[in-house]
Amino acid sequence: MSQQVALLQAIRAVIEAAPLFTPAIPRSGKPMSVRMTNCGPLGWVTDKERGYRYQATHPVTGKPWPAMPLMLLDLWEEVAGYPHPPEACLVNYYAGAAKMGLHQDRDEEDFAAPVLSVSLGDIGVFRVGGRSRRDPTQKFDLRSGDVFVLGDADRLAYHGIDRILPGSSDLLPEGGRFNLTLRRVTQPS
Ligand code: MD6
Ligand code: FE
Repeated sequence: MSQQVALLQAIRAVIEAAPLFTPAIPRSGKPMSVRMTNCGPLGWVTDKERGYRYQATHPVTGKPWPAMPLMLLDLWEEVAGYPHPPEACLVNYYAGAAKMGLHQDRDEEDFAAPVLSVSLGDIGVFRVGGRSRRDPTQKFDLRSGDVFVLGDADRLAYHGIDRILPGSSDLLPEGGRFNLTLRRVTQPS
């Protein structure tokens, strides 16, 4: 629990430097229900005109993303089983009714690196299937403090968040859920 509080503090500092923004779906421009920001040398962003991509600066402030908290670099080293550091930590915030449709994470160059996720706050009902959108899916709860890895054969598995369960954690006074995903973006040379 104290580690969750410490990580939450670090994420609050990230958000102060790089405010949460509302991402938009490519082409349609429809807003996503989560709000997001990033830390680390690169960040994942999306908008109507330019679509899904990684870039070194915040789309609203134009400033470089804040540094990745040491706790997250340590966690990656402990869990990822990949010999290079992560380059992006995407921070998603789910307020009451936010969700995330079934998707693959495939904007990275190196699928040999896993994507590592950490959840803070209310429970997220996570759904995960196979590499085809039509594969059967299973769902389970991601609780505050859970660390979840999509790697190896599951690296390109479809996954999403059906909903969050409001009031299921006391960690965030404002309620809702943060999900952090750590990614290696570029191919190490
Ligand atoms: C979420 N997670 O938990 C959404 N992506 O809010 C993801 O999209 C995700 O949990 C890649 C790897 C692990 C994940
Ligand atoms: Fe994902």
